[in-house]
Amino acid sequence: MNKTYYLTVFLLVLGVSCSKKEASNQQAEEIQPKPNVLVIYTDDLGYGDVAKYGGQIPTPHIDQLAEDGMLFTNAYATAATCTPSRYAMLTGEYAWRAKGRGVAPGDASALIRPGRETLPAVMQRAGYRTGVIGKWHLGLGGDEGPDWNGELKPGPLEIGFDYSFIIPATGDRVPTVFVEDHHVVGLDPSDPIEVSYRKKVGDRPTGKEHPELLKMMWSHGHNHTIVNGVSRIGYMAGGESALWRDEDFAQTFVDRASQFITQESDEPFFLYFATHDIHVPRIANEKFQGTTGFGPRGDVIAQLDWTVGELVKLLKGKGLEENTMIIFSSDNGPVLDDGYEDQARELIGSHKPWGALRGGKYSAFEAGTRVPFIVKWPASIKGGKISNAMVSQVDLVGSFAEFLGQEYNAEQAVDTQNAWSALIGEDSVGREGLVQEALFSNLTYIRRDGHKLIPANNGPDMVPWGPIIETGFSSVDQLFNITDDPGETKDLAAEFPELVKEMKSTLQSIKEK
Ligand code: NG6
Ligand code: CA
Repeated sequence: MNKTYYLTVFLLVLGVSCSKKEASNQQAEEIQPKPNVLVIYTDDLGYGDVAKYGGQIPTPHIDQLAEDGMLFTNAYATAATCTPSRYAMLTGEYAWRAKGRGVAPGDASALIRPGRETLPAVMQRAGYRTGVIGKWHLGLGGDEGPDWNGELKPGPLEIGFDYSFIIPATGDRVPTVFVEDHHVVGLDPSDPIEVSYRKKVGDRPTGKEHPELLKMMWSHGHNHTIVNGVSRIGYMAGGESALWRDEDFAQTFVDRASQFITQESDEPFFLYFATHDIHVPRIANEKFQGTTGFGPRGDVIAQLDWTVGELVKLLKGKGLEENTMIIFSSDNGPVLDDGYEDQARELIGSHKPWGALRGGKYSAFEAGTRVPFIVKWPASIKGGKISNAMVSQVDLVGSFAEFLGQEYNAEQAVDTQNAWSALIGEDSVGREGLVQEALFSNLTYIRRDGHKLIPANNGPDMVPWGPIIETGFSSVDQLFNITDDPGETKDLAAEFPELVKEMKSTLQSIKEK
């Protein structure tokens, strides 16, 4: 595949040198080598958490991406939680089309099975070497679940990644070990891992029984097995030599990315780099602890910013910056107390993680899914631009397939669209509309003209277990104009019943697709 590509490039170069001048510009464009693609996918980073988006915690390296690239104001994750957003971005299909794709427990089996169309598979077919580094949270193993002591498959390698180095679920869930390709890293076979999400296993203390052993107290949930002074969701025994230290996440992922990016290869790379930051437990490396005045949540934002800086430095050092497309975004909106007493709420000051939006993680209101989104690609995008185009992460599959001239399985990736021209700033409008998933799989529909429908449902007003976030749910239909009223303060449903009806029927037809 790659040989053919270079042969084509060679013939085109030959063609350019022999042809008339007018033709040469067009052909010069065609022979530009394929860009490397680096998707930096952050966790729970809110629309207002980046300084360029109005945040008060300094994020100079993320801001620089926007200075050198394009900042989107209307970009969306597909869901207000992690697993469904990741599922949709990687498959081009909204997660709610089937049951069982909500927030995955740490012992879930693989949600994306071999044979499924995926973003990395498209990139692989286009001649890229592909890797995933960081948080996975999409399950591992077949129907019987993950075999932590054996071969962990199917997983990323079976759906289009050539390399994988992952946190299997999240930092707050057991097992607290890294998985590289098919195996737990550093596991001693004489000390096998046992995991249960139902009952206590092994004799490690739990956060519920022994809060005095904790370096960060839990606030809701998260009171099972203690590892590295932090109690997690779920119980775990064994695997002592493989346990991670939360403080080392960022450096470990940057090191792995460095190895992956600098690997000798003729192929361009596609790296899905999914940070653990800024999800709970927020345990920054010692060098960031106490550096921001905003407590652990601020410190992991500083650490995230450092990570971005390191990745850019790496690309620069290898001469790859010019032709690498970096897409920076988040899987869902912000939350302060997500289960640990880390003073996120107490120290927030005037910083607004949700910006001017309402709601947060889990919510049907805008802050649930409208996220920071920055695209930098010096070879093709002029720096410092702002785009108001409506874009969705579900469109990466269709966009890259189109750009790279690849067919994709549109029967599987039913929701993806080609948004390439919006991504590179040539289309300032974007999607016609998008469906968003909030808590308990409640859906909203947002139209390009700014109208947003939250259909009536029976859900609670507030996220029930403690984060103090409005769900956006109501027993009556709600209609907002998020262009004029981004804070969703004025429900227009009673004023525009026809519009509500029309949007409900559009949502219904998308559901039935
Ligand atoms: C919730 C967890 C929360 C977080 C979330 C998933 C409790 C009480 N809360 O169930 O801490 O882990 O799941 O977050 O357990 S996500 O960003 O990965 O979707
Ligand atoms: Ca998340």
